[in-house]
Amino acid sequence: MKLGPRSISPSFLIMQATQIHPQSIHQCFFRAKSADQAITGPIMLKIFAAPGSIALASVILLEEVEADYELTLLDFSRGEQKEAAYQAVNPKGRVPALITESGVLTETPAILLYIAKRFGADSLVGAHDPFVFAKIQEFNSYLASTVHVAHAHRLRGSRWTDDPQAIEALKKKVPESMTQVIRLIEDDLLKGLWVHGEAYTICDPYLFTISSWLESDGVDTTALPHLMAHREKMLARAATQAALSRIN
Ligand SMILES: N[C@@H](CCC(=O)N[C@@H](CS)C(=O)NCC(=O)O)C(=O)O
Repeated sequence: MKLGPRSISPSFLIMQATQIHPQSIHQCFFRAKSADQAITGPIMLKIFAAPGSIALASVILLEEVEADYELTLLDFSRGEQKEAAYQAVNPKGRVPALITESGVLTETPAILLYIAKRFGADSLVGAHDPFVFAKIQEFNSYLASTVHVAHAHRLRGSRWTDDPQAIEALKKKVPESMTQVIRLIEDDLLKGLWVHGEAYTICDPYLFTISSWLESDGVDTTALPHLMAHREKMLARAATQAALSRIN
């Protein structure tokens, strides 16, 4: 049988992944939010991240819902995301990737949704109201497809062109394009102290992570008072601090 990434078991993936940072494989038990959600038997939840990456959002949420998880940090400066061991976990060569007992999940919006639905309160995803639920997906889709992509033009221009001059041109545009996409959030999308008003949702760790890149992207954050208040509020949370201390 061909052993491709989609045909191997999660435990095999974990074996593969631990070759990146050799360490003992330990079994984790999830803390479920109620008894009827308790999962019987040992299962493993493992997240792959890198310092300064979008994976911080998922790690903050794991801390927020008090899930037990194992964190593996990849060293991008050594190209570990491109090595065969990690490609077996996530052929996209990106972080985050979350190994669950059902399989591997990638893409931040999907991972946030999974963690929240599985371990968190309904309010994290606006489950009480289909419209609020969809608005939360709308916001996170905007972060993933527009804001994160604008940011990637600074360090990852080679995804779009091989021309060194074009790569420089993409980089040069980032302060302007990031300011533009973030201004919409500052002016229109932030509905209160949290993205959706009173309730902390899966949009908040995601926005916080991207907003932590703004200064390096050349955005004038003094002109973004709502976003900076959101950043302060996020920084005051124990879960955010725990995630930051584990990742950075
Ligand atoms: N759409 C993915 C994007 C993930 C992504 O681009 N992650 C970056 C770090 S912020 C990465 O792994 N880059 C490694 C590379 O480009 O080689 C998500 O939202 O999770």
